[in-house]
Amino acid sequence: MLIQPIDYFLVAWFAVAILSTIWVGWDQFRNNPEPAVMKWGFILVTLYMGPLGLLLYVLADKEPRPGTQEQFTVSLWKQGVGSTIHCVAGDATGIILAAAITAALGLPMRIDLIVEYLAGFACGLFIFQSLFMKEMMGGRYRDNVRKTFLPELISMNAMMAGMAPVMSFLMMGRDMRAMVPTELLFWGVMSLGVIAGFAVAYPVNVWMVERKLKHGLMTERKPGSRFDLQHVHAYDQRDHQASHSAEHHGAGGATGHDPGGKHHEMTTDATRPQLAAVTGVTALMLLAGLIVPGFYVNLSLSAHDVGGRIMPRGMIMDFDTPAAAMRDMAAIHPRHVSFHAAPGARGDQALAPRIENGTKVFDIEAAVIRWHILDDVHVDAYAFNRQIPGPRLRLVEGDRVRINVRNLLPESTTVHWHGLVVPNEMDGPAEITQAPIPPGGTYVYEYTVQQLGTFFYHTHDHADRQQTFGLYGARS
Ligand SMILES: [Cu+2]
Repeated sequence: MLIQPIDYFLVAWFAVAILSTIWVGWDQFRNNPEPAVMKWGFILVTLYMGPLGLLLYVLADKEPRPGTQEQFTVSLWKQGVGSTIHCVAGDATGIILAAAITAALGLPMRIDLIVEYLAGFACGLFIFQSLFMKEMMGGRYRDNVRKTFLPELISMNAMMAGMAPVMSFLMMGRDMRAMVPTELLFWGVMSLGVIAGFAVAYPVNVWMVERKLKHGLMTERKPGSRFDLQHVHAYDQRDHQASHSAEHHGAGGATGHDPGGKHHEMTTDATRPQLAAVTGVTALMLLAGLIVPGFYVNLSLSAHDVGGRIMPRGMIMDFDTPAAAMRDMAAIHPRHVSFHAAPGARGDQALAPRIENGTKVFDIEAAVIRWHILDDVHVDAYAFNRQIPGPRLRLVEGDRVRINVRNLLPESTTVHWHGLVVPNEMDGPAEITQAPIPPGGTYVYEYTVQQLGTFFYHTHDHADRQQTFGLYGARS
């Protein structure tokens, strides 16, 4: 639901992302001579990264003119983009699916992160990398899994090193709707995380492409397909050495009978120390990305503990702030506001009772309203009868009074008649003299007034918070 400025931005962002994705998909399948795995890689990444995915596609992968793809994608930075794309497409898909599931299950954030890492790794390795390799080079699926394990590990570590802190800090930030998959903000955080993950994974992917550990962008012109160049022109093979993309991929590639398949065979020139160093450093980056946020935000909490709460500005939350404290200190959720008071509205308005058999009857409703504390400053508040302070109840000694209190708040409440001598069950303290009035419930307070004077009435259920939010009024 649209309740914060960020929500409107996210609607616009995802509208652009969906339009971009549709266009990239259309262009990929209609105009782009590359393998299907790569096409889907760009489609997914554009969905996750919106206009940035579109930008990468147009600058690095969209064939400028028919027959030029091989030349166009030669440069290393574009090959690095391609390599990162098919890493991110697989990894991010696994991470996002796992995040949605773990949030729904209510697992603690730190368990979420581990599950997300494993899911991302599995999705990347078993689907995008191995399938990609198989499509390009044929061979047995199992061998491809083995061959792509190390590149996938390096890339996934870097990707998660970027994505994990974004998720941890923003999900446990001020607006914890970010933990709830049914909120747009959750998907916004995922998108930002993927963008950060892409940025961190890109340099190691460039290195791996250069060292022939990974494929980058590739071109596939199946004979007889719309991308077959026989009818266009022979393309320049001089760049053959510079990139594996400059190869004419035969129809048999996917089945492993491609006579040209051996052209895609890669022999890396990376040395063991280089591989060990890159693997080690990306592993350390991953550990830092997973652990460091835990010094600042409480990663032992789950979406069920605090999900959806929005904290007041400036609220200090630490790595050990308990969920109960967060719930207690949370700001009023703008979604619960049911009434906007006019700027000039005033509280403490005398409420006329109706008389039933000699009893003064008052109807009081507690609800969430938006209240102006200055003409140009409003706050979300709890109020009796849509005003703060609540309505003035005029009573004199000997009055028989009945007050119907209806609770329209998102939490339970009661009313305590401060300083009045009343029957015990009419006194108001929640869980002491009465069961608190549940949301949607009503409680009838009835007593005979025994004292003259000016008194106040107020909530006596979580009074520290509810009274501060505006649940009080005067009796005179
Ligand atoms: Cu009191």
